[in-house]
Order: sequence, then structure tokens, then C-alpha cells
Amino acid sequence: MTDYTPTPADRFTFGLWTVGNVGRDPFGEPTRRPMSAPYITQKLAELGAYGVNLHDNDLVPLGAGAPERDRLVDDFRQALSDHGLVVPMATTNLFSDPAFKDGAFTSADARVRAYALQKTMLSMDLGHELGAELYVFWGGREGSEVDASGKLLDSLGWLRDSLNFLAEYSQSQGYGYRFALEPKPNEPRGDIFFPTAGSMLGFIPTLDQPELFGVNPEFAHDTMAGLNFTHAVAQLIDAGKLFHIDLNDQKPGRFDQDLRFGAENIKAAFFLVKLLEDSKYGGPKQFDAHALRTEDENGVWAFARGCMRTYLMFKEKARQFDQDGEIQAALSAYRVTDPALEALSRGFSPERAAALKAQSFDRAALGARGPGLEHLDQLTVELLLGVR
Ligand code: GCO
Ligand code: MN
Ligand code: MN
Repeated sequence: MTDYTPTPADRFTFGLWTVGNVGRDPFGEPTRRPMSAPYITQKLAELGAYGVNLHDNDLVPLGAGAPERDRLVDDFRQALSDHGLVVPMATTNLFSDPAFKDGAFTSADARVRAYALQKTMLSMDLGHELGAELYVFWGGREGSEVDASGKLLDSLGWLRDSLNFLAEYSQSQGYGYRFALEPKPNEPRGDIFFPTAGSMLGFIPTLDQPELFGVNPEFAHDTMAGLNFTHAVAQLIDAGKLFHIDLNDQKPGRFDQDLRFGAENIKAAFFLVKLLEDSKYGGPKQFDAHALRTEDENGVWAFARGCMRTYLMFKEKARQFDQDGEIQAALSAYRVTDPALEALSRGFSPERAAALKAQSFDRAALGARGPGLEHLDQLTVELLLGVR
């Protein structure tokens, strides 16, 4: 029986910006003091995390000179090696600077697009220096509030050109990055381009090297829009495109809350963990969330510990689900097999088509069958509430 204490083998990661979040919101000033990257690294290692991810400017402030950059990078690398943490993923901040207020790679201003490419290449250099193998693109400002600009089709082409350019840059430098595109429906833009995992899946095959690109889906982003995140993840797994994942929680229809994983939608989080574990997803699991603005530093570490602990509790519940005789019996009863009909339905041939067309079905019996989902779902609830 586990005590739900994480170890690096669990591959849990946090962004510097997540536990480092100072509690600023559109209505109020920060409620916590900034923490240095080496300090965050030490604390995450103590809690059992595997890695720490970053945007370029989480570590190196915009406008810092080379000596300051090198000192910050050296101190961070020292902390990583002292505490045994890795940097699996890096990304670019293409959203805070007012230069990106109307988009970065999709800005209508060619100078902004070129600057976004320059900033991203420098950030890819930094990520590589720190050992990152995965590079995330979250287009926070790639979107609009008004569509009078007439740039929708151009924006798609500009983004495609930029991603093609950066994939070749990575190869020419020998960085070997794989890239993960992160969809979000809105916030900070009124509408962000590529709002869902499905939109990313549609776009990736249009790139020059689609095999290098996958998706970084986030629990809160689908949930904000009232979508079922677990379904999106299943589709990504099926497509071989789940390159990374951002775990957190969210109430539908609210502002972007970035709640502690499992804080809100317990059943959805359980089925997500079950899916990840059943599919043997082996990539890092990043908690892209932050402590409530009400909290002090103790609350930040309680938040971080809670994200990992809850994941491990769901993992244990998934194991119990698979070993629960009554649940497994309900699952078997749910599936109806018919080897003869399945043989006819799989793989077209004119003979199978003709045989199927000649088959008679008892429609009334098909419609009358109760699949037992109420019973199965109640068993799941009882398992999660700890009474089984
Ligand atoms: C958000 C996003 C970001 C990205 C991050 C990594 O809603 O703000 O989830 O946190 O994940 O920029 O690219
Ligand atoms: Mn997010
Ligand atoms: Mn995210």
C-alpha cells in the first residue's frame, strides 16, 4: 500500500511560473513574493518532483544583458544538478510583452513576426542548454477580439511558416526537439486561434515535418469551454500525438482558474488518470496550475504536494477499479460480443457486405437492452468515495 509520496519515477513536473505564481490577477496586486529558480528547484526536489519547466523569461528577465543571463543560467543549472531535477520542457513567453499584444507569429506586423522568431530561437538555445527535449508552443496572444482585420487565412499561413522555420532551426543546431502545440479557447484573447486539440490535429499534417509535432492539451482549457478533456486526450493518444500534458482543474464557464489538480472535477480527473495509466503514457506530467491567491508560501507547497498526491491516489483507485470483481462483471456485461457478426463487420469484401445486407436484426431487442451504466457509475462513485 502506497503512502502517495511521489518520486522522480512518477515524472511529475511543474513550471517555474506555476509554483512561482505571485498571485496577481486583473483586479489585484501580487499577494506573494517572487522566489528564485534555484530555490524553487530545491523545494520541488524535496517534494519528489521529477522536473521543472520554464519560459525564457521565467529565468532571464526581458532585456537582461549577457552577464546577468549567464549568471542566472549557471545558478539554475547548479541547483538542478545539486537536487537531481531535470528540465524536460521549455517554451517562450510570447504573450507578456506589449509588442505581442495583437499576436506573435500571427501578428499582422511583419516586424513582430520576425521578432517572435528571434525570441523563440534564443529561447530554444536556452532550453537546449538546460537539457530540454520538448518545446511547447502556446499561442496565448494568437487570436482576436474583432475579426475586422481580415487576416484569418493569412494568420494560419504565418504560423505554419514560423513553425516550419523553427523545426529546421532545431535540426540545424542539432537540438533534436519535438514540439507540442497547446490549444486554448480563450484568455487572454477573446478568441484564440486553434481552440481545441482537434484543431491542432487538423493543422499538424499541413506542416513540413508533421512527425516532429504533437499536442500539449490542458485539463482547464477544455473544461473552460465545457468540453470533455478525457475524450480529447483519448483522441490524441489514438493519433500518437500526446507529446506532453498540462494537468490542473477548473470550473466550466469561469475565468481561467488553474486550480490544483483534482480540486474540482473528481470523477473526470479519475478517468483521465485511468486513461493515462492504461495507455502507458510515459511522458512528463506537468501541473500547470497555481496556488490560490489567498495563500502564502506554505500554501504554495501544500498546493504542489496536493497535485502529485491526488494523481497518485487516483492511480491507486484505477488499480482498485481493475481489480474490483463487481465492477469488472458490470464492465463485461456492458460489452456484447458476437464473433460471427464482428468477423462480417471488420474489413470490407463484397461477400461480407452482401451477407450483412441479408442479415436480420431484432431491433426491438437491441433497443430494449439496459447496458447497466447507472450501476457501473454508482460503483465508480462508491470506489472514489472510499466505501468499496
Ligand atoms: C495558460 C497556459 C500556459 C502555457 C505555458 C506553456 O493558460 O496560461 O496554459 O500556462 O501552458 O505558457 O507554454
Ligand atoms: Mn492554462
Ligand atoms: Mn498550459
